[in-house]
Amino acid sequence: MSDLTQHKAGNLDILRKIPVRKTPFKAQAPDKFESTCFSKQPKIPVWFDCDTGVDDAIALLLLRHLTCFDLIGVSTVAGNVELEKTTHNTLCVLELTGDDVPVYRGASQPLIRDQIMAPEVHGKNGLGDVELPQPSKQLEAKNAWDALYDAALAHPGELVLIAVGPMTNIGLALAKYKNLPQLLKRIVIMGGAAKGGNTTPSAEFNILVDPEAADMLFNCGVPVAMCGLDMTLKAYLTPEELDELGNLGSPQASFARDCLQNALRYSLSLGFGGISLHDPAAILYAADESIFEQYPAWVRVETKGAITYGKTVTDLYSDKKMPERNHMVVTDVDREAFKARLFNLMKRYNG
Ligand SMILES: [Ca+2]
Repeated sequence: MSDLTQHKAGNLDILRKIPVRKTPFKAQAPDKFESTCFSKQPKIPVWFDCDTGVDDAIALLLLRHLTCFDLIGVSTVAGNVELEKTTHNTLCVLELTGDDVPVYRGASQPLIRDQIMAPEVHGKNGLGDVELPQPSKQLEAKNAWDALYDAALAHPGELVLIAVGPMTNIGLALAKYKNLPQLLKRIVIMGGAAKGGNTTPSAEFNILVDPEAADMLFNCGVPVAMCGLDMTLKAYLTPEELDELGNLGSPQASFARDCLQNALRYSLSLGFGGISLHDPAAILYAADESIFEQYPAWVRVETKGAITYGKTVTDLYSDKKMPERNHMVVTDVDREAFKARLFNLMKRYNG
């Protein structure tokens, strides 16, 4: 007899073993994209924290058309490139989307460790060395962690925090405002991996940039959905599909194709079949989970390991299950459905 017990929301069954899939993950038909992402009432108040970054830029392009969200604020952090650049890029991309949302500058350094960046993926300027026009949009005076807390106070128990960069701003907010966890509804991150890593064999970039901040997030009591490499590496476009996206006809679509070219070359050089859209995958997950596979789990971050520093440690594949399993590890996505959603949202720039 198998000891596999399927987790069901609302009961205490604990998943003992994750089933092995032989064929690509397929979402259950029919696709509810139109009803979940465009007509949700009331809208979900959302805070977006990013280190723009080419895939952050695509995430911002998608956010503009996900009307299920009420985007309260956007905060920036050092990560893919320096804070000055991630902040400038965020303003530039929001000018391109036409989204009039306040932008707040965040942390320029990780909490404890030395800074690391990824210009080999994102280009020197962070946007694949594509130059956007100077934005007329201005930065807000308040800093990111204070602004995030104020937004949480204004939407107690409702605010969804989506973080697709290193989690330094959130670590600072948690340290300064002890009641912040009680005010947040949930956190969705792009970061981590139940298996493997991309910056070291055991760590994913966003977590490795600031492991101490990331561990504060997983340990603060708010349920976290971890959109890590397990899923995001499956949310990719082939070079042909990226060209197709760029040919949709809008300046936004052309920008999406152009800014991803450097990251695409890098990804192909590593032997991948295309370019993974890590941050856009987290955004689409936050909007509607129906095309994703996920399991409840316990997750913490290794902050002491000599060769495992920044590893997201989870009991997902372990025989030993921890008593508190209030996070979600997103393990897979229906790539065809993901692509359809991406194209659907990007076509909305055609007017
Ligand atoms: Ca990012």
